[in-house]
Amino acid sequence: MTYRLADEFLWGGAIAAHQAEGAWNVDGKGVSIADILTAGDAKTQRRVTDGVQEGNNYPNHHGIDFYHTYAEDLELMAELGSNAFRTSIAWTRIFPNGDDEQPNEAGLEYYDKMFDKMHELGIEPVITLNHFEMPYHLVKEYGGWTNRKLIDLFVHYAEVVFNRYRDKVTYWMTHNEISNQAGINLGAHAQFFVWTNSGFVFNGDETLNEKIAKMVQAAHYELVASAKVVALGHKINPNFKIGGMVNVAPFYPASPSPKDMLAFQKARQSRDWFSDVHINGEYPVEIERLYEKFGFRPDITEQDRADLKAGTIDYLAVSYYSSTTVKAVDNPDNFKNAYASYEVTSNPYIETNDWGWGLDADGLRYSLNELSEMYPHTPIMIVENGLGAYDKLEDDQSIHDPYRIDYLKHHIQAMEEAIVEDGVQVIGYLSWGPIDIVSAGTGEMKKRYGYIYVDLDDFGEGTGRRFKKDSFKWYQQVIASKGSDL
Ligand code: P53
Repeated sequence: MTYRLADEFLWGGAIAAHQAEGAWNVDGKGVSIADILTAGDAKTQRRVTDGVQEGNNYPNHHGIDFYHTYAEDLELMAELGSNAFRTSIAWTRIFPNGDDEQPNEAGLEYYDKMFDKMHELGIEPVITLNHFEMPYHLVKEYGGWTNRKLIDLFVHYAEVVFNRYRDKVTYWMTHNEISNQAGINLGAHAQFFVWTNSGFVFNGDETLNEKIAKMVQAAHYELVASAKVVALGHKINPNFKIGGMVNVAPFYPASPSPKDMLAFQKARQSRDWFSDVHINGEYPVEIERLYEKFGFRPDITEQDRADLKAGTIDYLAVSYYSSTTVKAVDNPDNFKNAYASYEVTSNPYIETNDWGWGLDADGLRYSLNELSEMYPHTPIMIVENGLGAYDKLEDDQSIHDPYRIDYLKHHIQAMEEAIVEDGVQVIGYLSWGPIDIVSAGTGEMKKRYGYIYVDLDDFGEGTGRRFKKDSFKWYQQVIASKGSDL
């Protein structure tokens, strides 16, 4: 069955400043938390270093040099037929330290030019305020988002960019994938997620409950900051559409055993409260109970609750890559603590890519339906989806990536089924990394998502030239046919 989507549907791609721009210390930019993440790979975690230290490879320092190449790269996006493009503003280009009194004019001018270029090409900017790239100074001096003062600093940053780009940007979102840190019980990844979301490092001797408490309090400040920014944005320009952004990886129970069902439900509860707060302006009942029971979130005021209510989002932005299958832990202790109730396990029905990410297109339809059941009045924008894969640049400069076409085809089909068959309100599809960029999770260049190949290796060596992959032509045809020719 083929489907043709509405004319106003947003089609395009999405990147983040820190993974693409490079120019990490150019034109007044400050050091961000992404600038001190070393390179890793499928098996090696990226490390956080205390400032930029000699002898390390910091892949975000070079990115793909989008800082200088954005005009030509955006022209390629226009050639794809895109009518929308998502990127982030690097907070450190505007406030190099995060607590500066005055913004950095050179940084503001840079995004003026970038947004002008998008409009010249008929591309709608979709802009993230905080995509894993807060100023490192805020970590050193304030302890990152564990400090309530971050709320005002973030609101001030948002106020400056909202006023500046009032007539250039309509679609905004606050924090990228704010819900990632809910994976606090998931071993090695937990540190990466709290670093990128909240900007703090564990001491190494905390108990799980101590870690949860720290994460949950920081996340509360992020949610209050987000809500205040939404309310402020609507004052600055009532036409602004301001979203929150979460990663969606549907939980599946490993079996129909009642214990696995309870574990699956607890897993959902441990994560879904981020979007609940964004959309409903309040914490769900079972999460209030959990945090109260353990004292996980000591600092929540009546004013915070009023702010959360007054700043609910206009649309929910989501990333989708794969699903997560869970089972009950051996001794779930009456499922007292949602975070400690489940374990992730493999799913025999799902294949994985070279980085172990499950390939599950049906999971996208499932997720969209689930979101629509939970939040029937909130439109959804898919702002990330794609396949990270090794690509080969052939001697004749072609790149054959049928695996990527296959992944995207099935996911777009699943989205269209959710829209047309199930009535889910989806307003756009922006695939991740339409041009190859540095991977967030591993820092690799060779984990590629693009329709456009960038000739750079993991050390930033190479010509930097751009080449169209086979998937370029394919996505062009998808957009031109409004999703009917997959
Ligand atoms: P990379 C983990 C799980 C789901 C999404 O990821 C994630 C992560 C963090 O790695 O991040 C999002 O580059 C994120 C992007 C990121 C993209 O997914 O590790 O918003 O910045 O690049 C893909 O393959």
